[in-house]
Amino acid sequence: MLENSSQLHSNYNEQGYFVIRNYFSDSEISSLRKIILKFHTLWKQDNAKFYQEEAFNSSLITGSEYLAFDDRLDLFNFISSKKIMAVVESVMLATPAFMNTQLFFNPVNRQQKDFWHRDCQYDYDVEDQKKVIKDTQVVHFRIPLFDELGMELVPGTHKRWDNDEEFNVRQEEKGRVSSENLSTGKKINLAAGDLLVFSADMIHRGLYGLDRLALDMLIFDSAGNYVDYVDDDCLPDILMLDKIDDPRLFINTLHLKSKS
Ligand SMILES: O=C(O)CCC(=O)C(=O)O
Repeated sequence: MLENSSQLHSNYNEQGYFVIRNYFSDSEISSLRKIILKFHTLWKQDNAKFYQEEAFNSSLITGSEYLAFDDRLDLFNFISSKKIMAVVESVMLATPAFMNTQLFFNPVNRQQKDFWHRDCQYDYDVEDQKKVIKDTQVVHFRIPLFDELGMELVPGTHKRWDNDEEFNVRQEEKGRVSSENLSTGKKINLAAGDLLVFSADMIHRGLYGLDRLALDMLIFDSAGNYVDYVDDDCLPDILMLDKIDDPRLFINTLHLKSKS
């Protein structure tokens, strides 16, 4: 358990996010960066047109397409390390399960603007979004690999619905666009070594700039109906599971998959 675990839990409950500054050592970040850069280089080659024209993230980093066994194993061990599990358990008291990883970078096209959204808006209509933010939880654990401008979040919106300004901007209604500033937004600058935990369903946007390259792990509460979002290839196989010090996060997902 983290010393201030209950404080983190109440910060998350009230605000929808918290940051732990300097949580990872230089050597932890430099080992992680090496693996992630390997993935990123191969991914960019393979997705050259998408990368040049519109991409601002990739996903499925733990999958077998770009990383070999040892790097994947190191990544799985990092994701489920004691340090990360202590934070995961401070946020999610029920059974946390691994969903996916994403890597966020600057779009090549400088005209592309950072944009406000709730992750659930891409899967649910407005009425269902109102329900989703009340019942379920997907949490992002953002690990910046270089210093970056960070994220802008609207505190408290993991539990409350949008005000008019927020709704019109995020949904691009009434002539507003999703890259406009929101008066309720709070900027959280991040440095390599920090850990930002935030609710996927709160109103948020990534801030483009500097050398941003941030690894996000997505964790969901097993009580939520999210197992269909998990790609089998991003989970460890039996051989790997055996070599992961604490495989609970992955076993919880595999267990849900076997029931679905
Ligand atoms: O960093 C970004 O570009 C967006 C981040 C985001 O939307 C997310 O992590 O869900």
